[in-house]
Amino acid sequence: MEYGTSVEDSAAVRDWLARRGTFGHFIGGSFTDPGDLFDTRDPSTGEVLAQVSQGSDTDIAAAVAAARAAQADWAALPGTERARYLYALARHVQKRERFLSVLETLDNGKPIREARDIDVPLVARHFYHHAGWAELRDTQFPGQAPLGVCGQIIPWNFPLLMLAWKIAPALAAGNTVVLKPAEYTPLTALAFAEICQEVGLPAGVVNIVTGDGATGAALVAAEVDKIAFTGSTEVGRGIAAALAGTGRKLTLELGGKSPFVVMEDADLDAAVEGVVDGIWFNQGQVCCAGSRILVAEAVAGRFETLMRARMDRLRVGAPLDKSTDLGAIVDQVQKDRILAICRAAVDAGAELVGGQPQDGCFIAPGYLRNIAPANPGMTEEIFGPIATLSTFRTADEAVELANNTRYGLAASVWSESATVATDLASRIRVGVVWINGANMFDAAAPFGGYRESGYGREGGSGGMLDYLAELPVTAVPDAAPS
Ligand code: TXE
Repeated sequence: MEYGTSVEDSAAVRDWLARRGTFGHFIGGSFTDPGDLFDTRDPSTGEVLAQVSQGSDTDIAAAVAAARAAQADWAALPGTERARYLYALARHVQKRERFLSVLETLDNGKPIREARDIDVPLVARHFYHHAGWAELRDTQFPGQAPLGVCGQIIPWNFPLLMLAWKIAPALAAGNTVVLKPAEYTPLTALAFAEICQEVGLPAGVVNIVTGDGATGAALVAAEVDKIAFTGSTEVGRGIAAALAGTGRKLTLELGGKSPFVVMEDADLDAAVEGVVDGIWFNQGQVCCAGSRILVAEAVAGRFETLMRARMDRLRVGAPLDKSTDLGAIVDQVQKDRILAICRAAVDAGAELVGGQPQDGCFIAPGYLRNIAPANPGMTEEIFGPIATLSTFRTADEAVELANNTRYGLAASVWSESATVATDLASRIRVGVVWINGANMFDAAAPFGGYRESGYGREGGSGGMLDYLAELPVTAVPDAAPS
């Protein structure tokens, strides 16, 4: 049985997929005829859900032209008018919450409980929040103007939420967009295109071109004013190189290997629940996953016993089943990648507890123990339901281990002492620190990283600034001083 959704909701999604069958791109307010097609599958069963179009250079050029044609009028609307559209998008996402949750779960493999309770509500919240920013743009950001046309490339781990993180601030600031969803998970973006039509968003303000990395590369090469990318550090590095010298703005939200620090005085039961949220949520396919668990030596034995017992109670299974804790990994390629890093970690001397592959795209939750700092399991982003577990003796050592990474996205700190927790938080070099929590997101809180986790922020006023540019200062020569 589905959670908070019903058999009717699943039937509505099936009906929509059957009716639509094949999808073109969403350009200039309508869907194009389908082009070269590729399959998108339910990773939990391998079933083909739909066929979507592989975007070509020509499709990208058409989408950028549509966005360009729409941009001046969109930017010239009063902030309250742009806000009206953003409020409408938020409301329509809420109206189709059950439909979107089921569709996301089918295309991505995530548990329905997460799609329904976390992903889709956060999408609506993001549009509501940025409707506020649209109203406040001129008063809060005087002397700033939109950038123009923004190219946006998103990953598959939170397909609709990453779309919201990209589109909402861009539109609030007065930009128009061309967005490319990930090839594994294009369907909720296409459903969102229908929502843009339903709310009467002016044609060309949002354009969606589906496809793989080649389509993304075409967007990077196109005449856009900014690229916003969320994905792997490797691809992000290539995009930065491609844009070097073009003067185009770039923000990157890349990988992570976030520390999860449990101090001696932590509430251990709460911290164990934090691990569930930190590394087993979304099968660990989370850029800010608390993947490196560091525990004070004095409580490490007790903590591991509790964590192991909790891990063993987690249910891996059908994503639409309401009792499922971990669903499917998004694709066989990602499953193989996760297993390869785990094998390398074990070959280098670590011990893997749990973490066994199951039939299809499933992997049981697990963790690596007795793991050395240079072990690949410790240094590589696994991006799956496998944490590392190691210990420290002093707070200084905890900070040193936490910072011993090329990434700098997020951290969790667990302590019953506010002084201890805030002291540690201030010494860990990351974009966001959660105290006695993990993976908590809010549209008002800027999210982003340092070092190889990228640059730029999404959410709050910091996120808005990344979609704005200083207006030129007008100097009038020889004007008499007043
Ligand atoms: O990412 P890619 P992949 C990490 C994670 C994961 C690994 C590989 O470790 O295991 O990356 O995942 C588009 N120019 N993250 O291979 O390739 C692609 O089509 C322009 C962390 O799926 O980076 C998709 O839309 N675009 C991450 C998007 O980039 C290109 C989330 C991400 O895919 C492109 C995802 C190119 N040359 C993976 N090549 C996070 N930070 O949350 C691909 N793309």
